[in-house]
Amino acid sequence: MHQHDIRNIVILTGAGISAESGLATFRRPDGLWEGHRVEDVATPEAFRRDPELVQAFYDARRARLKEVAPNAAHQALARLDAEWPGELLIVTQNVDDLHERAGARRMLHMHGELKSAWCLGCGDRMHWEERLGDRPPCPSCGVAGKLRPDIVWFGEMPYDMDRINAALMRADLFVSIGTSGAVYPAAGFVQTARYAGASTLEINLEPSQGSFFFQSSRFGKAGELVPAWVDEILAGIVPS
Ligand code: BV8
Repeated sequence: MHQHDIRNIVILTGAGISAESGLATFRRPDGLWEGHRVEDVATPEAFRRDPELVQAFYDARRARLKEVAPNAAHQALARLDAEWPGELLIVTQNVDDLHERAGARRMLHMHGELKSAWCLGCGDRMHWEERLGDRPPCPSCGVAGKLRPDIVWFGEMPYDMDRINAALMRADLFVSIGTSGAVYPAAGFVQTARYAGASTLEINLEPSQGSFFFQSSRFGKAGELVPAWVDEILAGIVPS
């Protein structure tokens, strides 16, 4: 595809883009997150069974955000967002705030955010930076102990799927960065993009589970490969 054909870009990011900022990824060698399988603490059942454990798991991750900063990959995507004249949508699976702290605007969190709380009393969602483990009152309805992390758990419907699918169907280029391709529906986006005729590029430390579906792959650290790719695409060079 020639560069002038690329107008609309969709970028999917995963935990790998935040690894160099010091945030742990999910599929680590031991497969455990602080001793837990993610599938065991990131589910509505786990929250019903042991709310204190689940709240502590997210309180620790929310507090960690104060200690980390965006890396060169986040900054490069923010630069692309500021300078790309066509359509752009950064769909992140991450619940950290590093994309927005780097300055990205045209983005969404399909799996929710650590810095958002959801009141099961009144249904309101609100910006939240502190702990939820000590069952604080909801700022909207005043009821205590009804706030949960505004995070999409396994078995729950990801956010903004209509907007994501509309962007994928219009995409000329789909780029997946730092994700293992282990979790659906995000792992299926590359197939939707290809169906819509987009070029597809994977940037990851190692081949993802969906590597087969990508026309191009670049293996290495996001902090190095993403700035290089952004320079290319802004200079009119097509991925290969
Ligand atoms: C839904 C928030 C239905 C939580 C997350 C059987 C078959 C197929 C599917 C299913 C199945 N059984 C169940 C399902 C569905 C399930 C699913 O896919 N399960 C998997 C385990 C099989 N999916 C769901 O439940 C989803 N919901 O399907 O709803 C529905 C339909 C209608 C109505 C109602 C409901 C919801 C899934 C969302 C779960 N929440 N996150 C939290 O963060 O605590 S998922 C979580 O893991 C992440 O958000 C991310 O999406 C996912 C995978 O993580 P990655 O981001 O890819 O990170 P990972 O560690 O895996 O990989 C990192 C990669 O980076 C690695 O490849 C590594 O090599 C690379 N890397 C590392 N360092 C670097 C690097 N790359 C570059 N540079 C580096 N420096």
